[in-house]
Amino acid sequence: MDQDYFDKLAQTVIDGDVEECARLVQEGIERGVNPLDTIERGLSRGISKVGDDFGTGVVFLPELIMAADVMKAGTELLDQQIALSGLKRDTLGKMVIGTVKGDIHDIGKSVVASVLQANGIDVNDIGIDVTVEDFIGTVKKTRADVLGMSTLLTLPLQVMGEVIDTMKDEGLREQVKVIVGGCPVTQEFADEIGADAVGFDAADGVKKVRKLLEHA
Ligand code: B12
Repeated sequence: MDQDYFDKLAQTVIDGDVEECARLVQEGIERGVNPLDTIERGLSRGISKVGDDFGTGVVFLPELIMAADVMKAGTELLDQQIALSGLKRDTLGKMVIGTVKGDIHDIGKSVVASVLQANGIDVNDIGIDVTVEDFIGTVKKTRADVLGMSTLLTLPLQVMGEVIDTMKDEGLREQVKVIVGGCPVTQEFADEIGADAVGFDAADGVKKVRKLLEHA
């Protein structure tokens, strides 16, 4: 597919045009476009533009919500494709993933969860606005090898540190690797709170989680 296709996809998110987005995503599926390219080169560029315009006050919350709905509809259509690509893989390890308390952004976290699942990780996605207690409880209950935490907001970043501290207090930290991600999360921040890795996108997340599991 040429750049024009990905540009048109990005534009559907900017325009809040869910029908055209679904039509183009379907066309890409039929033509065998890699679902991750559809997300990263098309849909994500559109939502980033709307996010930047929201940040500078050019667009307002209703437009941001409309764009997010289109992005979500597009990624959900691709979820099935991503899952199909991983059907015959063996399970490499168990992971719990969620967006931390105070944050309801779920698109990026869900994309990462689907791509990890398709790459042989048994992923338990526990959603958004997840408390420290829920992260710890689910990690214990499922005997997860890896915990993934996401946030796109600055304030809830501290929750990631609280989860890691609680894991230490409960004697869990040695058994469970931790990977963090989301746009405000840097390598420096990950080091500061004592996470094992930071993932900058879904493909990077897969690479890093696989590496963590090798050392688990
Ligand atoms: C869509 C969106 C929304 C949607 C969310 C819909 C949904 N169902 O998720 C809606 C409209 C609801 C929304 C609400 C708000 N939003 Co908003 N939103 C965005 C926007 C435009 C895009 C986010 C997105 O989906 N990106 C696409 C995905 C694919 O990318 P991603 O999330 O970054 O994820 C990738 C990587 O980061 C990484 N990753 C992410 N998590 C993890 C985890 C792991 C383990 C790994 C390995 C990797 C990984 O991999 C992903 C795939 O590549 C961003 C701007 C931006 N450029 O990010 C603002 C943005 C994040 N929002 C912002 C704000 C301020 C808000 C609100 C507070 C607005 C308000 N006044 O109410 C509320 C939040 C309320 C709350 N308590 O959570 C600010 C945050 C500023 C800050 N630093 O705190 C941003 C940056 C916009 C801006 N420029 O001001 N938002």
